[in-house]
Amino acid sequence: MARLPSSILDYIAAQQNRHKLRNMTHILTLPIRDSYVTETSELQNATEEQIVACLEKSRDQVRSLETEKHVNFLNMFLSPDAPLPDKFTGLDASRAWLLYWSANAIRVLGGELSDEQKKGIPLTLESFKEDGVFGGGSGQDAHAASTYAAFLALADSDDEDAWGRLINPEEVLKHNLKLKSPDGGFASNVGGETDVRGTYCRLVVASLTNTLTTELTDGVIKYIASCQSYEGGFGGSPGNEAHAGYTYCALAALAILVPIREMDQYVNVESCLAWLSARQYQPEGGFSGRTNKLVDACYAYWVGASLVLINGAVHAGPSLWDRKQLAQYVLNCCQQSGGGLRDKPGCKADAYHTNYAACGIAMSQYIYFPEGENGLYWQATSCDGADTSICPVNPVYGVPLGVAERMRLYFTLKEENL
Ligand code: FPP
Ligand code: K
Ligand code: ZN
Repeated sequence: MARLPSSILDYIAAQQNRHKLRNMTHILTLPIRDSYVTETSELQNATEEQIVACLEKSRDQVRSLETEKHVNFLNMFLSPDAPLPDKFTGLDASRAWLLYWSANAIRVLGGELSDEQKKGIPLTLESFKEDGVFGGGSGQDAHAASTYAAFLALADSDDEDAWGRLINPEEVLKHNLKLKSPDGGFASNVGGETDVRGTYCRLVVASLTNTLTTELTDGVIKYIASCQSYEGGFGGSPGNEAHAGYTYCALAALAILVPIREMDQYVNVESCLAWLSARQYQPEGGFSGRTNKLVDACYAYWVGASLVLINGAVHAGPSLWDRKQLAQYVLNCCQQSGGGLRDKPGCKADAYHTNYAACGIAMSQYIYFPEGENGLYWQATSCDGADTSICPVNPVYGVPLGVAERMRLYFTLKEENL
């Protein structure tokens, strides 16, 4: 192995001394400082300071999850008779998302959905149906992302009757095929952009409805592979900047298509792992979504689940990231006192960050093992001292283990009985 020049070793030692974080077992990205000041470097410094101040308050402790408060916060988004305040009008095209984020986060955090909430999910989604799939709200065009969110919210509702009533696998397949583009990608909507989010969202609903036909999947692996950037992570489409959100979509989509242990035959797993490792920052402990950007609690899932998938592929062991430091970032710095989880100190909690921070914690509190020939089935064992009130989450679907599997089984059996 090449030796690092002593100037860099001195630099690293100085940085470690600075934050008294010498006993590191993982290589975390150290802030690289030069004398050239930019808006980005100033923002990084200010964020780091704020987070260090927050971490110092709890010393070496990891705060526990304030589940009840978070569930109360999430209940607000699932209450049909108490409409959301005016400031939420901007989320009118994300109503399917709101249902998924809130219902899912409640379950992942170990809470329970009330019968009324479970019934409300299909009832609301019924009015979002469009062209065999779902729009973001009632009267809106069908979209890959809202369809994905609607399916997962329906899976979380456990309401099999509603699955049969609202989902017709043939129509789902027909819609997906209509949106497929010649390069192997999928458009998000009619006339919309083609990117790897579309690929992931469409493969998820296809796998849930057992409609992963060869016509649908032909050329898709090649499209996914073409999104990997020189950095190792994946961009939204070929030639774009590597970003953790798209990297997750690419790896999870690939895991639907190929045996998890064979992933390295299609994409560069090694460079992807190196890029994912560099997402964990020192001293913050959290993950960032891309090079030179700030840590954010939602990446506990986008990066965490990507690392779980990569670990399924290469079996590198449980230490691909520093779980304790990640937990300290998310739990000590991102729990809002009134409930909900947030991007970072100074931000307001929202349903999106609450869900993905919770799912990220679930990635970090368990070790996951792929089961069976493809990447759809997983087993989990809890890490030492883990908070097991939080559910293990399927790293391909982002719902508690067993939830997506049950919907997939439902449609498989239904087809066999036809
Ligand atoms: C950058 O925002 C964010 C993106 C470019 C999109 C990221 C994609 C996802 C989170 C995945 C979506 C997944 C599905 C299933 C649809 P930013 O510039 O505000 O954040 P950053 O500074 O952290 O990059
Ligand atoms: K962000
Ligand atoms: Zn975020």
